[in-house]
Amino acid sequence: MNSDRTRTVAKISSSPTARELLKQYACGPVQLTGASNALYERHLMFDNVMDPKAIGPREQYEAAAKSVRDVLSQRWLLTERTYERENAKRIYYLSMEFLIGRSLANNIMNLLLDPMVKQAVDEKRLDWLALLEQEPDAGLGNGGLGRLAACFLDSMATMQLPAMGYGLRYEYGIFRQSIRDGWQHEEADNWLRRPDPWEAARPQEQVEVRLGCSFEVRSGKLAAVLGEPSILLGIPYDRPVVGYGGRTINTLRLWAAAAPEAFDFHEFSAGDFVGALAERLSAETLTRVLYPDDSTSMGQGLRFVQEYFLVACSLADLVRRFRRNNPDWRALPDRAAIQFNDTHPSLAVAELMRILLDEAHLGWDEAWDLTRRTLAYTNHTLLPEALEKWPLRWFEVLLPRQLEIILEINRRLLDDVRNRFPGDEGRVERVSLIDERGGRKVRMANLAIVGSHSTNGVAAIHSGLLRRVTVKDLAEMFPERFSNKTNGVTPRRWLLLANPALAGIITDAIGDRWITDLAELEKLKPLADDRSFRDDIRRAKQDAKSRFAEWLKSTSGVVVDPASIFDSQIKRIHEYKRQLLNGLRIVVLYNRLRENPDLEMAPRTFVFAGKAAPAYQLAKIIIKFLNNLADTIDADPAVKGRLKVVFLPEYCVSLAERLIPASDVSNQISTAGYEASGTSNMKFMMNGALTLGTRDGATIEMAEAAGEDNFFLFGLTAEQVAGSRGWYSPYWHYDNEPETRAALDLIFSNHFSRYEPGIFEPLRDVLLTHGDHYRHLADLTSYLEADQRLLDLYADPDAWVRKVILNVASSGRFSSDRTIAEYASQIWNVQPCPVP
Ligand code: 26V
Repeated sequence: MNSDRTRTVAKISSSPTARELLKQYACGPVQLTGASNALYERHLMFDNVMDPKAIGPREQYEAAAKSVRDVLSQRWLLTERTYERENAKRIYYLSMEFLIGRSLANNIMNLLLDPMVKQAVDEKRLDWLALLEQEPDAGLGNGGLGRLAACFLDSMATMQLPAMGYGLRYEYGIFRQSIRDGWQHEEADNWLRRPDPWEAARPQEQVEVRLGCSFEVRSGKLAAVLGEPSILLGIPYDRPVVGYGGRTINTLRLWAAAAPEAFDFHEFSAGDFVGALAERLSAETLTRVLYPDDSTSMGQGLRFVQEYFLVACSLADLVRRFRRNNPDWRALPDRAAIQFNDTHPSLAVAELMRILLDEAHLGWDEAWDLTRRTLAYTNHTLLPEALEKWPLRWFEVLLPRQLEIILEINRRLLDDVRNRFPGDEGRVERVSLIDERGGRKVRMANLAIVGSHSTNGVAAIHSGLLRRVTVKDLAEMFPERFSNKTNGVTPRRWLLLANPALAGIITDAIGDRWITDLAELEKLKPLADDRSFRDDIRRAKQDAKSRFAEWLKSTSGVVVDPASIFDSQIKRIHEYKRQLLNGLRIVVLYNRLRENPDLEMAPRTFVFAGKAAPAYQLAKIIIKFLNNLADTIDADPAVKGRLKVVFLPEYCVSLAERLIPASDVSNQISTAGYEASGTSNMKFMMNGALTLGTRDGATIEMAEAAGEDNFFLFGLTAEQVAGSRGWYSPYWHYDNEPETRAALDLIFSNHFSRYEPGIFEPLRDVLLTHGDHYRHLADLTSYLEADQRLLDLYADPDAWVRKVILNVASSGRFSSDRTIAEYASQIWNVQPCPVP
């Protein structure tokens, strides 16, 4: 064994290939020829000092990931050096969430290393799929907002824009969901349990964060110690963001909290060794866990400190970088564009003012001008319960200087309002940064709008409502600040990586320019008339469905029929997203089949996936209902083989990548006016699913792009929903629509809860007694009609696939490259900075 080992080691270290490989990569565009697995062998052998016989897929994954990192590392450094040398204006994307998913396959794809990796995998006879499965999803986000941030990073790197993401390095990402007896259970997502090959710690670039109080752990809870200012350390951990083609490699910098190195010697010498260490523990608590609630700002103190920590670390870091090359503070807006992903980082308004006033010693007017010209804000939700308001008291205790600044901003703002609108005290109250009702609170959206030069919504309808309803008074004061930037998704991850079969067919038909210019997909339109192209598209979908069915069976034992229609709704569970409406549709279809067993109806598989916020009781009951629906239908011989419902646990980026390519139908059925944009809607469209949807968010623009004939729109419009607030009664539908009534009666007869009678009574409250706020019953009938139109189309396979092609061909506008191009030219005023 000894001599064997010696020989292998000698072979690897004398091999020139690894060095050559790195050299080649450092000098230019990615043109790797001649496969080499020297890097891989070296990592496998040396990193874990393991007996080759004991090496399993996890070690193989780590070795593969580190090899890819070796290959990209020089280019990563060169990217940063180029930006520094060019003193390029940079985009700083501040976000509490980045829902990255897995990186290995994505990075290999973007580095164009696929052929080389394939060769290595063949040579070594690796089980590549098993190896990829070893990488945990980086789930540092709740849903759409976090995934959008990840798509934007991909686009910015691909478009060679000098951008950096700033976020928090949560030790625990979004909780892992399991389903037991139909109920959701949460488990901690310890995603960093094993070393993460994608992160590089940069302790030498740590920053200090000053707080107005200290913290201690009292009976397991974090408590503020008033009047004792303290210092936290922010330690950056960098992750590479590989642009497609591998030319630009940007950085996502995530901050971890730590206690300063120096012990409290006073306590230490007094013998409180344990106390001093406990203090360190409390510092690290700060970035331990992501808040799993994406729609209620529950006023958690720890969350407030997390937000300030992100802001303080990121601004200190970017100001330090700015100062290296710019002696004049007045150049800041020409060198930095800071984008807020929602209000979560909007304390940056006060923090940047503090830096410019107290550290740069500028006067108020100049500091204010620079702050506003540097900052920009994106709003992602109109739900009142999600709009952040932080108690003034917390500012007093933790951030007294920032509070002073906010109050001064407010004083000047309200003076301006009183000048422009004399006597309009109602307006003064609404515009104020301080909500005076109840305990005084700071309105973070108002702060973000007033303290920046740009406020945008994420789809046309959403931006309109934001302007006309939610912050009407501010929009009247500063109309030039408001705009719309409809969301998009990266076609690299969501088409090229997730759906290689469809991507291949597209490339064969129109070439590969679509990968970086998705508008090219338009060229597919004439091919809707091409029989052999239609056959190819049909086959790709069928293959994706079969692959999904096999995966599902092998991982969970659940059997679905790939010949049935795959009809999916995957997203966070929320009343406004109306998974319950989808459930009602299925109950109606089930009733139709029970009543009329000879009814002709194509077999269907309804797939749900999504997490409920752990404290959102009703969302958890909805999950239970969907699971019981699935079990009851499975157990009913009357519908066997015709209807199937599946609730997939643990929805995450990787699950979306499997399911979306396999879906025929995409459900986007939020109550109109409530879904800001949606982004899974776009992923489904690109992957050849047809949409059953309401006129909400970006779905409206998707239907416009594809033509309403190629879409299945239904339900009340946002205006109709708003207009019905005074008079709507769900009982009308119950009394006058037999199918609606029969569906509800069946649910409340405990048909789906035979052994747990009464558990779905809360659904009666939501749908009937409490007035059906989200208008489920108002939209059920038109949902069923749209569903029928869809089934009629499915009966004509040729007509169906034509519409599929027209949808794919019209999805080009929904690339995040288009969105980023709009931000870059209309908000950030930044240009690409190519790396030589
Ligand atoms: C709020 C809160 C409240 C405090 C606790 C943690 C937390 C985390 C997130 C949020 C706001 C979530 C807003 C959001 O996710 N909006 C979604 O943004 C997507 C991207 O723009 C958009 O497509 C979705 O329609 C929108 O719901």
